[in-house]
Amino acid sequence: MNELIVQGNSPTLTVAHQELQTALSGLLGQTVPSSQQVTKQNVLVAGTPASSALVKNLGLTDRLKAVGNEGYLLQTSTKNGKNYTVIAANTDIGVLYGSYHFLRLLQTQQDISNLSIASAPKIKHRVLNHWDNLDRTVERGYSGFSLWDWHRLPGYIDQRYIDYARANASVGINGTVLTNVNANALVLTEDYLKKVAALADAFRPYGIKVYLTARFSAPIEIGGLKTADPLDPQVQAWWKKKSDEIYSFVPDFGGFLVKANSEGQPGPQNYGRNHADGANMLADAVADKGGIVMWRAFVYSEDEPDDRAKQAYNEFKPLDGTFRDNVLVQVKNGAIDFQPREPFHPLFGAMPKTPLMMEFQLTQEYLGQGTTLAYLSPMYKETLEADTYAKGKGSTVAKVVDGSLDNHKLTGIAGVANIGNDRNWTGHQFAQSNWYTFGRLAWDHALSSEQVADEWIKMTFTNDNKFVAPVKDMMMNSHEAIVNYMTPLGLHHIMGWSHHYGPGPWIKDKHRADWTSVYYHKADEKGIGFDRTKSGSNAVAQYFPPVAKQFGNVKKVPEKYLLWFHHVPWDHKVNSGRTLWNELAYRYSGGVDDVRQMQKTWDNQEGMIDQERFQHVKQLLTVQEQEAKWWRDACLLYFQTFSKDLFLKI
Ligand code: BDP
Repeated sequence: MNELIVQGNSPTLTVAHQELQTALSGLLGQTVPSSQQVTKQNVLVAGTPASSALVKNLGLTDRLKAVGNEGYLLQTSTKNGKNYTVIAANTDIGVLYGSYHFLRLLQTQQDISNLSIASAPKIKHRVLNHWDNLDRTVERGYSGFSLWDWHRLPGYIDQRYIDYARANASVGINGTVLTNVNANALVLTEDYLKKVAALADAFRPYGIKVYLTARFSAPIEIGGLKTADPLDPQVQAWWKKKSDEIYSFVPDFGGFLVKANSEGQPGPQNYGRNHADGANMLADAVADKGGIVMWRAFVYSEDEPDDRAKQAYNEFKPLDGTFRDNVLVQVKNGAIDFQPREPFHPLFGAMPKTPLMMEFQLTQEYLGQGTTLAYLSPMYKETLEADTYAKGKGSTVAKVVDGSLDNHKLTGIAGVANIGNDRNWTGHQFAQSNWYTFGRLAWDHALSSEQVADEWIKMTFTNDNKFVAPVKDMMMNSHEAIVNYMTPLGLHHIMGWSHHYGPGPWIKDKHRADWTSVYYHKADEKGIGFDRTKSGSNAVAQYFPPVAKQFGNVKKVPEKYLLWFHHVPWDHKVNSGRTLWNELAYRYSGGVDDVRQMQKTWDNQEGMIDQERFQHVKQLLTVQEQEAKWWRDACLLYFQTFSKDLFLKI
């Protein structure tokens, strides 16, 4: 490769050009000169048919049709005796995405001599959700403070905003919600909107749209109205005017993300209206500008439910078909709350007339927070590949989310960000892999966790297989290890109260039962687990019959969900032939052993990478091993008070 040609000079193409230049000289160790016309033998060309005569004349028109607005082609070809490597797309952002893909191939040492790749995203809106407050604290953030320096904005554009945008674009993330779902109306005032606009300007060349969380009571708090009733014409007019104002600052504003009537947040139910009334009012306010509303299904009512797991389904399913066309209902992967492992949320597949958006959590609120090495791709994939049976076998959650099951064009996926102002962005070095994997799976959920880990390790550390292979194994097992030492066999929500760090299975007697651990594990002298079958809360009935049958049958339920759906006697025999109690002990101990194995794997890597990152991970693994022991000992000692079995007959 001895010449780089990027014709066209839009902001996005300029970025693509710069990225290619910087990376090529870094990766190849020599500058590849840029030119506007072909003068050398081996040419790298990037552009669209509109921006580049070269691209236009390479005969790619038909193949380009298939990759849509954001997709691209990477193609090797020869013409007039010259060798071309072509990055072609229909749009400038497609060219940028293609450039990053090409660089990924180079950086992971793939063969690029004979390229014929076509790639397009499976999901339209691939969005990070920052739970960032205006005072720069981050709800459930474990990597420092918020990146958004509201005080210095709009005048000062920190280089980190640009690097953040580059990182996102490199994995295809195309949206960011800047503010916490527990929203503050202040961000909708003019002074803040100027700051928001500055961020949007910085992100725009990278194809990233900005969204804001809308506090439902904003018309009262900053608008001087007496009500926020979504059916009140004054309220509707206020939101329309506010939206128009936002668009005057940010012409390509993405829209709103809303948490309403949940955990104390205001919402339409305060006025006797339902979620659709609230969502539709906001949707109408942004519709003429192409905006969308992402309305969350994570709801907690004022009253204590018989089973917290049933609430979202009960409230939202009846509303199917009543939302405007530009509304997505954003559903967490599971029905409780980002547990180390949850069965898929029963809403997936249950609202065919409404586009459902997936919400994953990248920040490790319930997964050891800042000190735990957890590669979460296997967990995300487990949910995406789960079969809802909504339209018979093969109706996976992924097909609900990518719109293919129910024919939705409007599709989305959200990741609750794990990014802060820590030097390495995510606190734990390995937490970067979850940001990375979120983007990669949002683009193509069919990618395997192994492949994504492979890419990430090679680009983050080294291509040396002596490092890549064992570290990949370590990552691939990391999530299961955590499930084992925290919440094996379907246990859930037994963490420390409110902060969710460390074990707390003994938590009880708080102001609401469904915020305590005993509510979820229900351990007693007879056994342990939440009966969600017919004899209990019957939450299984929210799934389609084949799934309900399987989950509802103690003999058929996948063992990983056993105690999620069943209250099981201590001496119940599980698949291994052990009693439930012994299996619990086996899992808790196995989880600790797995962390020790991770430590060994990592220790063997000394000298393979820089000392700084090696030591960082080593120290954190030491902490993780202590935490794993803490979990094991605390949970076994506590549950033993019910099982009464002091001696393990393993
Ligand atoms: C829970 C968090 C809480 C969030 C809430 C949400 O504990 O801080 O506000 O989810 O998703 O996981 O709204």
